[in-house]
Amino acid sequence: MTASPPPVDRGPAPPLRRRSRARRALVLATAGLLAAGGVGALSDTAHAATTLGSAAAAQGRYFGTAVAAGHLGESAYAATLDREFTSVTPENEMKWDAVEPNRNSFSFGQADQIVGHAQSKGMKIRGHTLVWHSQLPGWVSGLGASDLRSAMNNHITQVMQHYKGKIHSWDVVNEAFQDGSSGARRSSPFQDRLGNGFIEEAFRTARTADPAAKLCYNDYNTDGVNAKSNAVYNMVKDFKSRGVPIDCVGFQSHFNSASPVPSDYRANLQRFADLGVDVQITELDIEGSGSSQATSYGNVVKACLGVSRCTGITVWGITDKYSWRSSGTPLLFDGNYAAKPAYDAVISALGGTGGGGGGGSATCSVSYTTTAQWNGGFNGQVTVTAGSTAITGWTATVTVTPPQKVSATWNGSPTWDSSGNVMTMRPNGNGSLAAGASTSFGFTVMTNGNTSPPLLGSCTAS
Ligand code: G2I
Repeated sequence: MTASPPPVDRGPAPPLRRRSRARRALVLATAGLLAAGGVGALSDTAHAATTLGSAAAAQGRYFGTAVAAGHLGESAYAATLDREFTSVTPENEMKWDAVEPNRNSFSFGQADQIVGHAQSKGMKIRGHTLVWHSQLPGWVSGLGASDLRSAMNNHITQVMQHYKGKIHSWDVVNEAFQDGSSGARRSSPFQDRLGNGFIEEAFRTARTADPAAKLCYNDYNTDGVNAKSNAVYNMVKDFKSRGVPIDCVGFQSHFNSASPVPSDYRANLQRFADLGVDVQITELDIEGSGSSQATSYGNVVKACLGVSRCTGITVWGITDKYSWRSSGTPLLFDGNYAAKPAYDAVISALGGTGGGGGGGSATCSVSYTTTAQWNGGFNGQVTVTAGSTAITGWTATVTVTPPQKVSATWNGSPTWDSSGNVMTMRPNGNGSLAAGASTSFGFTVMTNGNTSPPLLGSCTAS
């Protein structure tokens, strides 16, 4: 499939801005704007410590966590959530047994609580999950094929319409493949009664229900190249070739000593991204403690940063004490909400503190802000900031969501991928930056009905 690149002109060119002193303020301001998709100016005066969310935002990513509604009333839980994270996933509250315990009778109370909290803080929300064999109420398993098909489609439609416009990405189908070497689909009421086609049908129904949400397939033990991930890969490839709507693949990334971070983790993420989908790390937790746990966390973050379409990381809980496998202490905060060495390793891998990301070689980071918005379009600005050494060139990618189109750019030289959605921007006379110095480029997006902010890939410096 080919598409002609959007028209490009040199449009209104705001003056180049140099800002070395306000990088952290910029990052924080940008984190909020990205999450809210709003319009605003950058603050030059605010100053705050680096957080998971702000450090990830500097790399064009979100940093999320699973959240349980029942803990939101605990002040340390809510304070840590609000300070550190830019995305949430309801841990159980959007699952089938929670939202449709009886046929066509929906109860959104607990999920709404999480969504309301996240929205009030400008966080993104991942929807988890629409079609899964687990946490499925008994009435679903009892249905015959045609009844099950209509119940599945009704469930997807009702839940997605309830949250329409609020969910960044949905796990449409979760864990549909078997573990081990077979590459087969897992037995479930959906698989057993509807056959392989249930996955495709679920995605098509989901696209109709909320066309702006990114639609993900999500699974575990697919983090490295293996028989199970090969089976998922082949399904995604088939979907892309036949135009079945799929936008992203979630890699749960539940690791422990028996199932460590695979050495081909980054390569596996990349091969999926090369199929034309985003990849997301959706349920990260790593059992262990101290420096070995920290090293593994750092490696996961570096793998994501190494794949421009790895758009965000979600850890599966805030504090060890509420983890689904609490005894393995797999999270970034201990039971008293103290940051563990793993936390520092994540911040460092995200480039959030001195020495973490540089190593003496040329690095840069990017952040995004919407500078103007009107009915039908908006102007975006990407600020490119050199790391701890001077750079002579940079490359940054900006991905818009179809049917959005970029209609103008300034202060950079763009090239486009064949879809016309991914713009790779290089300098136009503004490639040389002193250590810590910034420049920016801008562009106009025609929304064509979709007002989502663009996604940034990581910045590459030379
Ligand atoms: O198992 C870890 C995750 C694997 N991928 C899909 C995720 O959705 C899954 O999350 C876990 C939750 O973290 C647990 O909290 O899913 C479990 C159920 O499969 C959740 O556990 C359930 C308990 O089994 C129930 O007894 C309990 O009532 O949590 C429920 C709510 O606390």
